[in-house]
Amino acid sequence: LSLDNALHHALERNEFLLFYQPQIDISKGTIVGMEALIRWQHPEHGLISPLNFIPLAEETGLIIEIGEWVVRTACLQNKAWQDMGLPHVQVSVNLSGFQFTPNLAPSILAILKESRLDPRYLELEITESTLMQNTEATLSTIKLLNDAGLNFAIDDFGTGYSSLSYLKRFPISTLKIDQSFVRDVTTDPSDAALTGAIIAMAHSLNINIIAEGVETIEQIDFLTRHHCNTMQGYYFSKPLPAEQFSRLLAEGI
Ligand code: G
Ligand code: G
Ligand code: MN
Ligand code: NA
Repeated sequence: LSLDNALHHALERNEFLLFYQPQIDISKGTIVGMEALIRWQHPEHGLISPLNFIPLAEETGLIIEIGEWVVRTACLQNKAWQDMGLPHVQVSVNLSGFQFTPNLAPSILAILKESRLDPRYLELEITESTLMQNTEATLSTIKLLNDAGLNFAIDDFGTGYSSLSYLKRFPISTLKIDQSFVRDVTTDPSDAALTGAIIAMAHSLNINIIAEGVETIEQIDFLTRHHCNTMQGYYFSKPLPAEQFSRLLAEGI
């Protein structure tokens, strides 16, 4: 499967699309956010997962253009839904560490201006490894964007090699508890202890917490008892094409 050459043409051929997965506030029963997740609609191979082309995009440098397309599409879509009178919610976009160039902040600020989306409705998801590489430049980029009103979330929290000290150095709004902890949270005492500790730490640092990969009512019970009220996972909805997601946003969960 030679995707390398095809990936070069995928943008101009308009073959990428975004799916959206809701983030739920369980105490209110409402959608409070959505994560944008890229897919590649390949003419012969069908719908391709980002797992199969993001690494290639990173190797070839195409991640810069693809990443800008993702931010632009997510901002324009969110603004369009707001203008239609749908509930105003934050859209979260995944950033690769390779996107942290000196041009990242100016490019995102230009897209926000162009789309006229209020910056507080855009959240950027980064991983612990992104924070650990090249920290001074990364720190100034994050500070600049945070000063402009954007929020930052740490994705897959707890799975990376990193020092917790970045939680005081960087303006982080949200920690996303990785699915690998949530999966066995009701059966594995270590996962239960780690999840409880992450939630407690986030609360005491005044950082929002969101649990990923929530699939069962037992997981919801555990998380609720530990005061984690924001959740994302197949229990509520898998990632959906834009059209379907807008119906969910209109009708509620
Ligand atoms: O549903 P899912 O198969 O979309 O996601 C698989 C992986 O791809 C996840 O780790 C997710 O963070 C990543 N991913 C999804 N969309 C994007 C994107 O737009 N940019 C980057 N860098 N990663 C993404
Ligand atoms: O790395 P990141 O957290 O961005 O990746 C999110 C990934 O998790 C996507 O591939 C998304 O489709 C997937 N996902 C979302 N909800 C669930 C879930 O409840 N169970 C599982 N197994 N995967 C999920
Ligand atoms: Mn993510
Ligand atoms: Na994650």
